[in-house]
Amino acid sequence: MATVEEKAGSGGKRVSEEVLRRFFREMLLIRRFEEKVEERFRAGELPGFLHVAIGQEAVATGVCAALERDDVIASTHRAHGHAIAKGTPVERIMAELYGKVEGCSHGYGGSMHLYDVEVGNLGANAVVAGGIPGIVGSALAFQLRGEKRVGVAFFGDGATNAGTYHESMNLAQLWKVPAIFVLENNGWAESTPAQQHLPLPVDELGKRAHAYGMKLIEADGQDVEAVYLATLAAREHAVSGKGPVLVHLRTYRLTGHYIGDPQIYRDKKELKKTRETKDPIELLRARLELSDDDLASIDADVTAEVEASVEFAKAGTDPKPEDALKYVYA
Ligand SMILES: Cc1ncc(C[n+]2csc(CCOP(=O)(O)OP(=O)(O)O)c2C)c(N)n1
Ligand SMILES: [Mg+2]
Repeated sequence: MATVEEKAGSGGKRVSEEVLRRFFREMLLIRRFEEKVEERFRAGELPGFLHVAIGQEAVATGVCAALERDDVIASTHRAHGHAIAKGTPVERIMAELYGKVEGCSHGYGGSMHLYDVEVGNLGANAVVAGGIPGIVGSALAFQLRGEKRVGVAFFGDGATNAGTYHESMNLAQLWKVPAIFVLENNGWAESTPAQQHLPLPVDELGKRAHAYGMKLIEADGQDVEAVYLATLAAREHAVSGKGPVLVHLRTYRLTGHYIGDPQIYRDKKELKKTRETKDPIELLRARLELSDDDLASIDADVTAEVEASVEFAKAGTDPKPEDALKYVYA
């Protein structure tokens, strides 16, 4: 977990420059990883259907940095960044996307079923809002065992219209379980803009916490420091027995819903402007005043890590057809 310092004179908190640089490296690693995934998918090397979260890296990094290793997360269909930030090595994620035994789900899952229980990742999920109830269950287990751990569910604005979301929020608050609901609000559900699927303004989606009497913490999802501090506060609240928290993070999806999405439903000028003003990596780069040399050196480092992950994945082992039913419990 990163360290926080008191900001002189303000009583507020801020993160040290050293920690912010660590966050920057991880966010750039996630970005380069997903760009590589797009490239290899378009080259026909990766099976399945893939979603990247380019533009949303500050959410994954900021949230997971505020967690302890034995806290658990449940991810979504946009899962690569969450998996990297929770601690799975990129080579094991890339191997999974290539369907190899060395992958974090032994090649059985792919992009929407990335699991790594050892680092507390209870899995990505192709079912929108599908990971949320399991997190309430995990948090209930921690509460019953008296463990200082939290369960964290990532989900999007579209997921807040699903029945399981509302049932989970209700029970979590009723039982005051140590759960954190991370609303990664990018304002889109596939090609449907928020104003066509939400009965309230997109920026006010956090109000849904009030319906359950749940604590709400909001932060700018493009500001990794704000995300980190919001999650730290949420974790503190949840583990001290005060109940769950909805962490509402407004963020921006800077690419298509899925790889190959032509985005004909999106205004091109607005998308260009969003890319120019809301890129969390560019925003942090400016804040850290990174020189071109500094940036090039971090970039070379993470790019080499991503390239090595592709080599690792390509050299991996294909699963045996006779093992297809291994790990099937039902
Ligand atoms: C239960 C269910 N309904 C519909 C879908 C199809 N679907 C996949 S992603 C998506 C949009 C989800 O939007 P949001 O929760 O905001 O996540 P985002 O894609 O913006 O990250 C939908 C409707 C699905 N996978 N599961
Ligand atoms: Mg969305």
